[in-house]
Amino acid sequence: MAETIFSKIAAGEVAADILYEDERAIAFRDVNPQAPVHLLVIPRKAIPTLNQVTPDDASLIGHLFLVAAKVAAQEGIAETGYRTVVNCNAGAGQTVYHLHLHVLGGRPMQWPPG
Ligand code: D5M
Repeated sequence: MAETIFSKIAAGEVAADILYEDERAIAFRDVNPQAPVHLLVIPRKAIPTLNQVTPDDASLIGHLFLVAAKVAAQEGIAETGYRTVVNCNAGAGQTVYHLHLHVLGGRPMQWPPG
């Protein structure tokens, strides 16, 4: 598995503005925010894209969503609303090949997304 900036954050080798962490996941602020609140939730396990997720990861993927809801509530965007996004591969805009869930909120969201 190639190292990425997110695997380095997970290993504690690169600093991040961490809001939550446990043995399976970490949530931190995106350095290039696209909304007033823009968080990323990553698994500690290095999975490059959604395409490499296996049935063995089902509980982990569910956990990422539970963490997303927790940090959204912490940030005060749970009731007004927020969006979760997983970009898969370059055509969808993925730039970091370590699975991550974007959590965006604090402004009205448009649909469809760009
Ligand atoms: O999203 C990758 C996201 O990762 C993008 O919004 C910037 C963010 N990013 C990149 N490096 C960092 C660090 N070091 N800390 C926090 N956030 C970071 P993608 O879905 O791959 O386009």
